[in-house]
Amino acid sequence: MGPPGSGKGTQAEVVSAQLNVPHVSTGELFRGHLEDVTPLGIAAGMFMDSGSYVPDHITNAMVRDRLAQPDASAGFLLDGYPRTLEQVQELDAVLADLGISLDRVVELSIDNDEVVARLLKRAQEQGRADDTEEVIRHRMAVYEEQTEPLARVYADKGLLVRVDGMGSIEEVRDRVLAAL
Ligand code: B4P
Repeated sequence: MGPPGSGKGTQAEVVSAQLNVPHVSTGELFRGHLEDVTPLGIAAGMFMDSGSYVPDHITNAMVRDRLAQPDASAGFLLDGYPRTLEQVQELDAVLADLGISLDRVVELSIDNDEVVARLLKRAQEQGRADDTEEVIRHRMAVYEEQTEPLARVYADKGLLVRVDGMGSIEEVRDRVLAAL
């Protein structure tokens, strides 16, 4: 978990390679569907471009499907999911059906100015439609309202580890690996 620009995708890629488990990013899955112009991609794209969350029923079905694939049977790293309380409940149900449970929930913390600076830099480099300053501010507000409360839920379950997301990619990577 972590606000937009906190380094979720960046760290998940490195850490999943190190642990030899698939990196399951809902943002990446949506962008793949968008690129392939599938009905799911078309539905998700409207929400993503404005910085809002894709509706839970669309997201949940996609994750359920992904976690049932054979490469996820020995473990996986979820990136950017769950992001709402309804997604937490759905994930619990999926895990119960598969007879597995989460080992850890890592929350990356970072200050707002650093988020905006990182994402504006990515906008220049990659031209992502949701990396304009206005949309970034909206994504941060959506995160605070809908996703930050989830940290409490996972802290109560004894699964949450908070990691400082400031600093270089390597510094944050070492902290995440130590936390895991
Ligand atoms: P995501 O793809 O998850 O995008 P994100 O929150 O911006 O984080 P991302 O992982 O890409 O970036 P990172 O912080 O690693 O979601 C995009 C959209 O998809 C959402 O807004 C939503 O619409 C939809 N969506 C996804 N999941 C959903 C769900 N569960 N429910 C509903 N909707 C969902 O990195 C950002 C930048 O910082 C990069 O350029 C990176 O190079 C840089 N960076 C990272 N670490 C750094 C460091 N230590 N120092 C300097 N730069 C760093």
